[in-house]
Amino acid sequence: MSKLTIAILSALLAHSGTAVAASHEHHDMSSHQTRLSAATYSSVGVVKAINTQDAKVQVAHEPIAELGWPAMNMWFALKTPLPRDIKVGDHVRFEMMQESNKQWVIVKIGRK
Ligand SMILES: [Cu+2]
Repeated sequence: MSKLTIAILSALLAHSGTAVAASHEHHDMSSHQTRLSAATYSSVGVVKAINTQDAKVQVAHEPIAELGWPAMNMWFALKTPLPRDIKVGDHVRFEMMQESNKQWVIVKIGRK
């Protein structure tokens, strides 16, 4: 296996590992769902791409220890309007959360 393959696999595992942890609480989904969707995580990164039409942004985020995620490029749906002064290449600080459909969304973002 190449180093790149390993890097991609570990990135995928880091994300699916989070999903496993969440579904581990299947015994009482209704109460856990609310708590899970309320959790927000802060991170910093660099804006790699902006899709205004679909309200999405790609961020190269730093490792997120709380989630066991390595640094990676990742697309997020924007749940808050992207400030007009933010462009590709900018360093940003943001808050994200996981929606009940497992999609990660940005709920707050600003220049770092
Ligand atoms: Cu990520």
